[in-house]
Amino acid sequence: MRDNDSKYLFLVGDIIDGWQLKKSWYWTQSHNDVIQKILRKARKGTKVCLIAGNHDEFLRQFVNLRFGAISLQNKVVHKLADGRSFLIMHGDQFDSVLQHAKWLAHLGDAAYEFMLTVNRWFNWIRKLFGFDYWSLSSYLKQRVKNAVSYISSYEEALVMAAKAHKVDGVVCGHIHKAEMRTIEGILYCNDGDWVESCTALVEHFDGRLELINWAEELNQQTAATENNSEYELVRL
Ligand SMILES: [Mn+2]
Repeated sequence: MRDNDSKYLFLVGDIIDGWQLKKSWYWTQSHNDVIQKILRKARKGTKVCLIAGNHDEFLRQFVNLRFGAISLQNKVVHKLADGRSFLIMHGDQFDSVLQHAKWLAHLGDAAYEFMLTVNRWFNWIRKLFGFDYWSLSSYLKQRVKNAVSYISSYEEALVMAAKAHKVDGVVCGHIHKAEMRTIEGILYCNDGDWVESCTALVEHFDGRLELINWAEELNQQTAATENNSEYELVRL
């Protein structure tokens, strides 16, 4: 946000982790800095649209309200510079786990850690009785297979939503997997996340969309600077 300016800024949900804050409050100066950056952009004329996600669902009671230059929405249709229109939403509305077993989703964060502990004890007892090790990795592989089919059904649901809105594409987040590909004539864009992978989706001046990987971007910039300084040395 420090390095780029834009006419629009869509924050596609889960910006504030209300689930985590409810458990234990954690708010540092860097959190304030991010909010201040966003407010500053709004003040300077960027149209900021904050879209509510499942982790910041407390925002949903204020949907359709405006806070100065910031509008709060559940979903919004944005027209690109080239005339195509895109549905923008967080996407948790199509998460079958969240819709049918919210408690399971809340449990999800702690579940993996818990499973590791259980597995350790389980195998200790198995060993006592002379059984061999029960493989956690084969269990996980099975889970990954399920995860793959889960992701594709999530993508399909968002493509269906885009079709229902009669738009050319959809922009979402939620599953932390950056992606841009055409599914059944609809451009499915997932902007990924900014906690593990640091990815974002940008619209160029001609309306072209691009996924950017900021970690890679920074590496290239550093490499370029290093090359330049090498060049300086040679020239000297
Ligand atoms: Mn989410």
